[in-house]
Amino acid sequence: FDNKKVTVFYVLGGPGAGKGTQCANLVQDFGFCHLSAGDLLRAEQNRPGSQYGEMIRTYIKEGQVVPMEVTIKLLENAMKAALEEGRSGEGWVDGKGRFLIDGFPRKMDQAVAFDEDVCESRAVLFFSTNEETMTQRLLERGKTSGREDDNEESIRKRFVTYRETTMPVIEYYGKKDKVVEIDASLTIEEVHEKAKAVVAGLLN
Ligand code: UP5
Ligand code: MG
Repeated sequence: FDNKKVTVFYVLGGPGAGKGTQCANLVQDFGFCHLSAGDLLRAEQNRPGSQYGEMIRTYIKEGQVVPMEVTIKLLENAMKAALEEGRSGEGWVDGKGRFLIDGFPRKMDQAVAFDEDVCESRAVLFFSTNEETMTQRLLERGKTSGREDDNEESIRKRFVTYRETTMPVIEYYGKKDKVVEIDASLTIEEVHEKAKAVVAGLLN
């Protein structure tokens, strides 16, 4: 697709920071198409006949980053589909496709490849809070989520990957002045108000 016709925001932050929750709010406010890399991987994992199902399951449980070829392909396909379907609806505003890419890129190789081969982001929304808060949220969600990585052992591994592998990506975009940090410790509605103001400013 023509990457001049899209506006992309990357949405990053630790496991359980509230990326998915706030993306859903921003969809309501601004008509974005929300693509969560983790959700796309989980859907691929469960797709009958997928050659990657078992591999994805193992990576997610271990909190490791799935090889980028798989994730980038899933994202690219989802963007293409949204642009084809969404001309009059979600994700298509003023002649441009608006995307929130949630939980991606979380490793430097993905960041460089996506920026070069698919498109560059307008900015990175960085939802930040401490690990204690994130752990509590994930354990609470784990009671009902059915997610195979919402348990203490997987959560610990997800934090290690986040610190060692994803933080450098956020720093990389920070040096390019693309990162807007939003305090995700507050209530969902308070975080939403901040995020909404940030995005409104960036879309102008
Ligand atoms: N909640 C949210 N905000 C709250 C607030 N302000 N106050 C109180 N509670 C709040 O929220 C988590 C929980 O907290 C919910 O119950 C919510 O109600 C509550 P959510 O919005 O779901 O947080 P989010 O940041 O989206 O957490 P998630 O668990 O989705 O983050 P991860 O980054 O860990 O998960 P993701 O799905 O992105 O990735 C999972 C795995 O997929 C990765 O570990 C990795 O193995 C793999 N992956 C890749 O390999 N490559 C990729 O590119 C992406 C993923
Ligand atoms: Mg999420």
